[in-house]
Amino acid sequence: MFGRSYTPIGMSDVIFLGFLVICLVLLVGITVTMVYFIIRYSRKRHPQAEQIPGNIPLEIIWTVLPTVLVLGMFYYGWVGFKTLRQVPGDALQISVTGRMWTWTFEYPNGLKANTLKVPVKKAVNLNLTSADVLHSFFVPAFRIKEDAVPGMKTYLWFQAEREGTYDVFCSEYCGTGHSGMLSKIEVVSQDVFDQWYAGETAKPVKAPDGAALVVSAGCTGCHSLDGSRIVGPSLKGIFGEKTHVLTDGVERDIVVDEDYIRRSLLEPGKDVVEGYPAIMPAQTQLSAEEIDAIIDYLKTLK
Ligand SMILES: [Cu+2]
Repeated sequence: MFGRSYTPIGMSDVIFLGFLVICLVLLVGITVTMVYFIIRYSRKRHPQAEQIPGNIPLEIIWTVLPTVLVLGMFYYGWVGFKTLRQVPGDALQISVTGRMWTWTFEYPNGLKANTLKVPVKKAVNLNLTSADVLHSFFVPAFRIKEDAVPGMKTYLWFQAEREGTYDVFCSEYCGTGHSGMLSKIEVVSQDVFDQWYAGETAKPVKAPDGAALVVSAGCTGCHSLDGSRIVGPSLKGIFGEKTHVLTDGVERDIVVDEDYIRRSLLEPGKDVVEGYPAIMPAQTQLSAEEIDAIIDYLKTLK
């Protein structure tokens, strides 16, 4: 299920390991000295304290050394931060929307996808937002992570140096399907990318495909297609069937028809099937045609 994650040692790893070593040396050094002093200068062994008026060389060392050390650490942190925040002007701009529980990528030509295909050795800027709750876009192999926040625009850029497939995670707990909010970045050669991009762009706009939509919109994260119970009720054979729902806390029987499915997608909290938690997010990103396609697909799921 996971792609090959190629993770070479990069600058950020060197800096991280450097900081770790510095912190370890300080932790061990300070702790050992402290314990030694506690024992060596306890009142039992050392009843009479000496008065030391000062020690200029020592005071200079313990002021200058830590100052140089932390300023050095700040410098490397700042350089890394600046690189992360300064997007090259010629970067490929991609819009990324997080929603429970999928990532959607949109290319400059309007092409949408659930995995991100990009050319190798090309700067890519991701413009992040969220359609519902807080998510976080995380590519461990690239050492990059940024929050996707509803009503806010954030960004994140990278340049992949090698072709391959890299995992994308959501690293902000965002509900039941959080751990399944996975995607991939496929890094291909510029030629392969150009061909694919031109090909996808030239494709005639086809009618929305309900079977593909229930997967890409994230439905199958909670609703099985084979009758098994996961988070929500299975979608198998529901069309035309009677079901027991809670409407504003009042039980009632309804028949699953086109209106009910449409309502369940747009206002999932209205009529909640009894025995299931009312946690489904509204699928307001779906167009009317897409909802019709999903309804048509559910009719076939006998
Ligand atoms: Cu998430």
